[in-house]
Amino acid sequence: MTAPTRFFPVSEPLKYAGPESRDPFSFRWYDKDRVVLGKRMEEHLRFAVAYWHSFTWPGGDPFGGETFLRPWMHGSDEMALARAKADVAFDLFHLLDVPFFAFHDRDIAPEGKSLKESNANVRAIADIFARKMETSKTRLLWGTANLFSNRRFMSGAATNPDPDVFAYGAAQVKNVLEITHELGGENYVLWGGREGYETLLNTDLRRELDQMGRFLNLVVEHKHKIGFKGTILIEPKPQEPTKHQYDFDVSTVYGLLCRAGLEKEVKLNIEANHATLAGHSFEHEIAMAAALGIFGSIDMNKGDAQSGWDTDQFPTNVEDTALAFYEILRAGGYTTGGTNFDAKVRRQSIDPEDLILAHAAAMDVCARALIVAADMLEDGALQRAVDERYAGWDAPQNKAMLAKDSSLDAIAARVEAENLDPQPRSGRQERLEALAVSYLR
Ligand code: XLS
Ligand code: NI
Ligand code: NI
Repeated sequence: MTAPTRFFPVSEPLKYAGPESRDPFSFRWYDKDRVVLGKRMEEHLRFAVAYWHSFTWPGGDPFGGETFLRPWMHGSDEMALARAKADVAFDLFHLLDVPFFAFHDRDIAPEGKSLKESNANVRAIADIFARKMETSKTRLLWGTANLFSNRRFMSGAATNPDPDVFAYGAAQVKNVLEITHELGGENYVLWGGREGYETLLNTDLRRELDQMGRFLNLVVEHKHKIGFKGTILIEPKPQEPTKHQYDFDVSTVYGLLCRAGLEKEVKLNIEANHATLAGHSFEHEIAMAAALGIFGSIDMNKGDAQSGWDTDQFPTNVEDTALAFYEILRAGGYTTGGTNFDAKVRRQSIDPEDLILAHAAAMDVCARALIVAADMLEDGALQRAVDERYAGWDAPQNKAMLAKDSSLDAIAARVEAENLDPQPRSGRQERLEALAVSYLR
């Protein structure tokens, strides 16, 4: 162990020590310079630390409040506390040697008495980030606006029945989008928050969908106006906070984007725990986004198999994570996206070092999963099985059915003329599942 920083018990970044290492302050699998499929692991994985869970969440649950007692959350000068928080955040980024971080405006600075004052607070801390980023390697993966915590957003932001709330949310997004741009952010995220409804008895669905579509267009128009080259990302989530969320899952968001004419402008940030809450697997959501041409980035975490809510735990399962990374690799990997740990330590994990070790262990799970996924891809046996299953579609008469000039008449005539009598073939699921786990290490 090296000397402590102001909060953490060590001061030197964790290093790769190999799978046999028993030093908890080391990486066992994350070897950032190791080349996998022609690219350094660090560039493949593009890890980010999320400001909110690690530095802003006090450790409360519905039955009890704060457990963490973080020093930067106690005191009267809120801006001084926000600056202290930024110092600790950049210490953690340094110790983990991560290339990225992500934040909401409300994570980094206190809310003021007016939007003007709140925006100024956010800008003041962003200026501190900018100075820190001159010497830190850590860059901004994405910024986002918190349009869900304050009570003014209890009925949504863009989809609020009160137009003043729509305006307030739009003004808040403008500020964070501009700050994200100035900090060199690679993406800007819109998580729906409370964009949904509780009961139809007080809700005009068509109005709310129209409002949301226009809000998204306003954001995209402003992106182009200020010359932000990053990607606008939407993060689907099925429930929590509202019972019916308009951004339920990847397919639902694709529908919203098409309705708003934005399917070429906006991509998706897919979160593991949100996928499972929607009744999907994480890899399903990634693969669906890739198939629709809207895969952008991921929020890495895992849910609890027995609880039906968003527990945002650090990933521990190599097999699940490998299947997710296999889909990411098949999609060609990230462009502006990355692996953001939208994960929090459990409320009993109150030691400063828990924050370091939780992230390090999760980075190792992802690194190991990446190696497994790369093996799956390189070996190609899984892909060959899929290709073989669809090989019939390469025949000219079958391709022709999908062409613009095909018709039910022509297809039906051919079925009769050739006396087609299709025989089912095995889907070979268990064989393929066994093959998939054979790559695990
Ligand atoms: C909440 C979301 C949120 C987004 C950013 O469930 O995951 O944390 O990632 O607003
Ligand atoms: Ni998230
Ligand atoms: Ni979540």
